[in-house]
Formats: sequence, C-alpha cells, structure tokens
Amino acid sequence: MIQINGKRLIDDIDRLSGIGLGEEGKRTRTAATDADKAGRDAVCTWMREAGMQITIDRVGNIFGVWDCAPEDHVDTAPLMLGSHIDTVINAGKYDGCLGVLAGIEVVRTMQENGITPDRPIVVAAFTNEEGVRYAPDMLGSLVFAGGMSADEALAVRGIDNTVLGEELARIGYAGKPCDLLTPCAFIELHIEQGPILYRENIRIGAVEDLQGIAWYEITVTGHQNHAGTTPTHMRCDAGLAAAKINIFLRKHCEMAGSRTVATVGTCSFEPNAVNVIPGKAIFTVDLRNPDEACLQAEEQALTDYLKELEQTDQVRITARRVSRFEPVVFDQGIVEKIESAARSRGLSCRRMTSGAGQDAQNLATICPTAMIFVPSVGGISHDPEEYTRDQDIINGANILLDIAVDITTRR
Ligand code: HGY
Ligand code: MN
Ligand code: MN
Repeated sequence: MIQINGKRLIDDIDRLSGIGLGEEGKRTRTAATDADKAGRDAVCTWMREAGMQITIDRVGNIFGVWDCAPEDHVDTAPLMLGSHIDTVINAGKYDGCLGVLAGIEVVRTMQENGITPDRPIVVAAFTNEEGVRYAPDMLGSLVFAGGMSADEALAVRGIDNTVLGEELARIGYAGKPCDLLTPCAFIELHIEQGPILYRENIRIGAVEDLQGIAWYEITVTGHQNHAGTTPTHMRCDAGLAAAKINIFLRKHCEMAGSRTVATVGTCSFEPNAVNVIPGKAIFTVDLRNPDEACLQAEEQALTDYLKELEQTDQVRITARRVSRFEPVVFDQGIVEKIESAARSRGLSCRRMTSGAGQDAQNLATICPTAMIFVPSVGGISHDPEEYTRDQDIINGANILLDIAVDITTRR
C-alpha cells in the first residue's frame, strides 16, 4: 500500500501553525486578516510547488487544481478534498489545516507514485469557516454550494465593523466567479475536536452525519443605574438577565436525554463599568442538536423564555439569528469506503456524528460527501492545547489517500 510522506505533512502543519502568532504567541488567523493572508499565501505557494493551478473565487475560496490531462477532463467532475485554514481566537494548530495540507500531500503522493487520476483533483481552502469575524460560519463553502450569493457574503459586516468584500480585496483574495464543475465527491479529513475517539482509543472516525447549528445575537436592554444607591427591587439589570439566559440554556442541556449543547461564547455590557448596573448586555448563543426537530424545539423554548424574562425582569430583549444549519447526513457509500480503507490498514474505526460545524456540511448539499476524523488528545480543540498525535495524522492522511485513489482510478 502506498503511504503519504508523513514527515513532509507534519512539517507543513508545523510551518502553517507558526503563521499568525500574535505578540503573546497566540495563534489567531480570523478570516481576511493579515494573518489569514499570510496563511493563504503560504498554502498557495505549497499548492503551486505541488504542480497545482490556483483559482480564487469571489469570496476568496482557494482551489488548488491538479489536472494531469486537462484536455481529456474538460467536462469531468473533479474530486474535491480540503477544509479551511482560518482559525478561531487563540486557536490550535490542526483544526481545518489538517484537511487542506493532507489534501496537498495526497496529490504529491499520487504524483510520486505515478498514479494518474481519471479526473482533476481539487484541494479547497474555504473562506471564513469559523465565522468568528463574519457570520455565518462556513461562509465560503456555503457560497460555493449555492446556499448564499457571493454578493450577499461580500457585503457581510464583521464584529469589527469591517466588510468582508473590502477585507478580501485588501488582502488580495477577492477572486473571480468560480468556474469549477460541481465535484463528483468531497472528502474532508479533520480532527474530531471532541473526546470520543481518544476515550475509546479508536484511530479513525467514519463521520456519517453532522449536527444542526443555530447562532443568535441577543441584546438585553435594562436600565443603567448606580450600583450603590439603587435598591435591588428597583433594578432592571441587563447583566443579570443575560446570566439567567445562560443558566436557562444550561439547564435545558442537562435535562434527561437531551443531546443539545449551548454556549454563550461572547458577552459585552454597556457601559461596562464596575459601579454601574449594566443598561445593556449583548451576547451570542450557539445552540446545537443532531436532530432538526429537537433543535427547532430548543429555539422555540429560548424564544418563549426571553418573552417571560421581559416580564419578570422588566427588560427588553431582541434576538437576531445570525447563522442556521440543519443537521446533515453524509454519503453512506463514502462512509463505507472509509471503514474499508481503515480495515485494510489495520486501523480501528467507528462511525460517528460531527459535533462541530464543517465545510463538508455545505458540500453535502451538492455532491456525495463524508469526513474522516482522527483523535484529538483529551478531546480538546479551539484551544492552543489542541493536539493530535503524528501517527494519527499520518493514518488519517493515508485513509484520505486511499479514498482519493479509489474514486479517481476506478475503472
Ligand atoms: O463552530 C464550529 O463548530 C466549527 O469549528 N466551525
Ligand atoms: Mn474546522
Ligand atoms: Mn473550528
């Protein structure tokens, strides 16, 4: 069995992980920042060195195309590999990057082994998968899959009041309309980012589905007042109401049998002073559940609770939904190929659900798609402690290689 060049891939991951480190050494390459540009430039260089042609679409998605017989493949749907290289704030080094760099490594390995695919192979690095700076998340793959127009995406205003289209132009990644054919399949290698594979000591995850996500921005307006002189019963405390909402969400997730997870990841008070009762609290809610009906029920329960809180706490509450993705089921045939490739390589494998949002969930709406997971040590991710063992990286990339060879050389 052919193998990827593990040292080369690990070196690529290490090189990319060193890009976008802030003063205190924190890795942050949020979409369309200078740090993201530096990461993009590096990946484009490595793609070119691997003999790939680079295409950038209007929302900055990067496509490295390897086509060994372009004249024969004019109407042939490509196989697409890839993921994202933008990060959250103070991020780990594998999330997304593994899928893009392993895709490039698969192309190099096929070239070195004289394998001639029957179609182009495209490695994608999608824009703004994390959605930290611009919502919605998975924006680049959403536009590629036709779920959002490029014009609408380019007009999105970020949390820092910048406009995505202007920032992409500023960093030199405002490309042209994409002329790629819809892929015949999309395979994404990704770290699990959760505890299951590591806890069960299983080497490969064959990801068969992915949970739904709803993001809200909630604004609570109370009454700014003096922290010392205002009696408790006279307070309309926006900060307290925000805390009650967070506790409400946690209690819902702790209900027996609930598979919902909820996170208040950002929160700001106005005027944000130690001796002033907050007049305003602005925060985000990230709600997820693998079942669409349950996710809708959770959204309804939250809406009802906000109405109730307006009465009890004498505050006004607005909730704006900024991102919504339904759960997705991946292609059974590709999932079985992942399981069979793992068996052939003597690697333990189990089916699983992706708890994280992924570009694959958008690609699954236009072509057969599945994901390969490798273990995250301790289940830690979106954190500089994120770690996946070298051998697990190599195992995952070899499975990606096997699927790519299988799909592009079947007669
Ligand atoms: O938020 C997520 O689940 C992914 O990391 N974008
Ligand atoms: Mn990711
Ligand atoms: Mn992520």
